[in-house]
Amino acid sequence: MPTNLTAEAAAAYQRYLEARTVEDKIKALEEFIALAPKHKGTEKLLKQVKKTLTKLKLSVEKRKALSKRTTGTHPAFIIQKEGDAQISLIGVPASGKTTLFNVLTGSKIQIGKKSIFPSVGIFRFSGIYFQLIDFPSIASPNPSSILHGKKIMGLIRNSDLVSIIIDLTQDIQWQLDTLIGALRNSKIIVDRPLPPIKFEKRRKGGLKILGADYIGYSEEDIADILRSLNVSNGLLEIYGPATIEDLTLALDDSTVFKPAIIVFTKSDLVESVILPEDLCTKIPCISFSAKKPESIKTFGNLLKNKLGLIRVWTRKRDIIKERALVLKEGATVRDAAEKIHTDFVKKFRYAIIERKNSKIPKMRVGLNFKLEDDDILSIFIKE
Ligand SMILES: Nc1nc2c(ncn2[C@@H]2O[C@H](COP(=O)(O)OP(=O)(O)OP(=O)(O)O)[C@@H](O)[C@H]2O)c(=O)[nH]1
Ligand SMILES: [Mg+2]
Repeated sequence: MPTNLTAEAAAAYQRYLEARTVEDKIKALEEFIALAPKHKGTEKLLKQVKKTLTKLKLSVEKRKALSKRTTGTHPAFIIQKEGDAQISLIGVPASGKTTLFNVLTGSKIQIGKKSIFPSVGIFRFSGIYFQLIDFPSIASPNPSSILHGKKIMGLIRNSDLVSIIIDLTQDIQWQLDTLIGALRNSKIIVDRPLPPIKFEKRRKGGLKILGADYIGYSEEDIADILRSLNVSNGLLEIYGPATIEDLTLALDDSTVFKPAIIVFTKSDLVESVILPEDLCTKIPCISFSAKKPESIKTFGNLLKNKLGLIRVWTRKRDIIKERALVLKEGATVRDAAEKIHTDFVKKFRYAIIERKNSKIPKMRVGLNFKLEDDDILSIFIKE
């Protein structure tokens, strides 16, 4: 950010950086353009800001066009992604979804009353903004027999993680079969990892198969299986132990593998909680109670770990921002800089990392430096 801006213009720009909806971003940038002094020193910046503004306006137009195409869809089913990750809450009737949603987001949706439409809210957890969707209940593994079933499954498919809510006071196996079954019948897989299989479709050239040993079949057998699935050209790469089921799932473009967690709720109503060990090694589980405040932390930490998120705190002089920059594990200073502002990479000079409990608590680093959770980052750019 150039220093030759008025305080009002700088504040408008800051509002843009912190805005969470496209509409707020547009408003802040329009204010910035109106407030910024127009001279040679700001010419380049204004040009770039106008470009960003046009892009944002185009994205709104696109969204409007999309919602026109989905006319007839109840507005509650048109959900714009916001925050750092979007989480679907699903469960059978009266399992405690809305109660959990209220506790985590501070919403006041009526509980004990059947939810008919999804509700959306933000769960703020130590610097991370999780967008939660509280869905109507799923009482059958057959999505077409669920009210709004297709729309619900479409939204779950688009979210970043599914949180399966299991009521400890109802039949646990029935709930698991119903929910995991409904997801599977909608081609959303939550109970097995993403297969170590890559397939590159080709128009001609026959089939090339690498890593057949991992499945324990010969290349010819696998080619036969592929041909029986109407696949006769392409490059198949198997890079880890896998089964034939993994192969058929991986070859189906409409199947998605979705990260999931299982939340066993109403733990205050049962004497002891024994979580199913087998299942919980496949999908991480926690026990939860709306009456126990410590449940909130357990839930937040599980989301953060399952999604592999790290929080990086940005420092500007003495001020550390309250909302973290949320990145995937393995992210570098470059990823952080890109997320703050596209210009930051181009104008990058160096960064300072402050890392508690490290041998070197303060380091001067470059763009390729790997960040860790809880790092404090200051980026210095060329003016
Ligand atoms: N004791 C206790 N009761 C809970 C807990 N969570 C939910 N309940 C109760 O369970 C009942 C159902 O809760 P809701 O949150 O409305 O359940 P839901 O899953 O949203 O229900 P539908 O929208 O109909 O599918 C209510 O009476 C809640 O008070 C909990 O952790 N402990
Ligand atoms: Mg509800």
